Amino acid sequence: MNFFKKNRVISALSFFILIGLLFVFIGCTSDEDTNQQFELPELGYSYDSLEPYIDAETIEIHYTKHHNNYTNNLNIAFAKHPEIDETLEQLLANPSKIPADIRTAVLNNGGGYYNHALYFSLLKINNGQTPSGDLLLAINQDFGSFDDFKEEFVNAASTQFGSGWAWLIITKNGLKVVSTSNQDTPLQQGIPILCIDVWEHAYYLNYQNRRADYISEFFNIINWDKVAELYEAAK
Ligand code: MN3
Repeated sequence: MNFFKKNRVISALSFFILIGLLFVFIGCTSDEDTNQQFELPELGYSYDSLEPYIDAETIEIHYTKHHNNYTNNLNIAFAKHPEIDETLEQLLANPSKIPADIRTAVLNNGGGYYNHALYFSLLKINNGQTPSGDLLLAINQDFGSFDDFKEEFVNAASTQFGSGWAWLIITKNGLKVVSTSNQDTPLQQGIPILCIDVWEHAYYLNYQNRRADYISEFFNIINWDKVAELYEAAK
């Protein structure tokens, strides 16, 4: 091998070693990049589009301040544990899998993020629409009738002491109405397909202390097509 050929082989070898090192480097940094980032989901409608049932200012503050804060705080918690590869839903359904030092933060802010994402995605003026199709059949079977379901849901929402949520969830034994406190999700009990936020920030500007009125008007802004979609996807 003459001098120039040898040099060329060395250059080629160095080149491949460099490429190899580059891949190792990318591999290491991309591990850090698996850090999950949550984004405030698009609202999909204007702040005033639920009036007169929920006023524009309430929706704007609820979405851009409350939901946004939960999102930011969830990202701060997750940034401490880039090794997490479970989804948020999996962690909320199984809190023992959440690293202990961020467990409370994830339950509060991850719950807040998850609950509000569902809540805002289900709101649309429905002009008196009620469930139909398979969802209605399931409601009739598990509650007796739509009115019986409604009574149970309204009751769960009204009797939730302090801040929290009422839910319609799918369990192994069919549809069920439950309530949770603060930002707890019902994911340990089943898959939620409908929820109402009964924290005062969800209704106070419009309804002040009249939670019962907010709950009853809420039935004008449930997007039952969306609930039916979630039901079909999860049943
Ligand atoms: Mn809220």
